[in-house]
Amino acid sequence: AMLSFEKKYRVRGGTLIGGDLFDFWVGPFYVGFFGVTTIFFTFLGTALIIYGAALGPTWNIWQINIAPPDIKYGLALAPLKEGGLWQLISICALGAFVSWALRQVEISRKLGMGLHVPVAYSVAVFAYFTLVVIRPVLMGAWGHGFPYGIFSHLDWVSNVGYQYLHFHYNPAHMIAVSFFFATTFALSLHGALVLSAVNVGPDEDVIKTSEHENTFYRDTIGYSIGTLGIHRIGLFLALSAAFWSAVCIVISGPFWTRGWPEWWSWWLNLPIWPK
Ligand code: UQ2
Repeated sequence: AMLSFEKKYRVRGGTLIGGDLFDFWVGPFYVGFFGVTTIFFTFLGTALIIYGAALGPTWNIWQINIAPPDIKYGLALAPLKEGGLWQLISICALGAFVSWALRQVEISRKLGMGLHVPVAYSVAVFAYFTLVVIRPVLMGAWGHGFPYGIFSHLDWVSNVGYQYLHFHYNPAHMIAVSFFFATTFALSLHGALVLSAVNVGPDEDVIKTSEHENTFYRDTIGYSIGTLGIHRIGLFLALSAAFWSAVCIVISGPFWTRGWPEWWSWWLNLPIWPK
């Protein structure tokens, strides 16, 4: 399962912990200390989810739900069957996510690459961390975390949204949504441009270059951001979407407890309006 050129990239070192101990591959996969911890947390977390499902009223995949503790438990550990499972599963999830990020760091170091991939991935982990740790801690109860279940987490999002009357009036939510749209827009421009440049018939050679790509955008909108630039702006847009998502939920409750439409009264309250 190894391509001819892969062998020379299977280099020793770059590990953050454990030296050479786990510095090997299993089939195509790099193991490493954090490969082991990823496997550990993933299996334990999954087993706890299955145990939680076995306790519950249903095996219907859509309806299985593992709920956080009641608000009355505050920031304490809850009994296993009253949210304690949710707490352990959250620890396993974070253990697995952080292990995965550090495994990405080790692989990047081995290859002498930048840390852009682990940094990008960490922003998604940060959004999850904001949802299940930072905001519940700021609000004083693990019960403010979201439940683990397909429909139940959708219900949670809907309920929390309505708690603030109309969540789309949340300015950070507006910024996050705009970044999500801009991300898909930029990636569709990029994907379409690259495919159009390499779209040759069978047995024909690709003769178009990045100069053709630049020229297409200079001809259409008078500006080309460049082949490196499009990837930089794509990364920026995507990370911004995740970042502002985290901001929009962490300010809802800890910073603003009323309806989001009312937040905009700052505008009508400016002292610039005629009497
Ligand atoms: C570009 C370029 C690419 C691209 C794309 C553009 C040759 C292969 C898609 C065009 C992108 C622009 C003008 C920026 C879009 C910005 C936002 C916020 C959507 O110029 O260089 O390289 O793929």
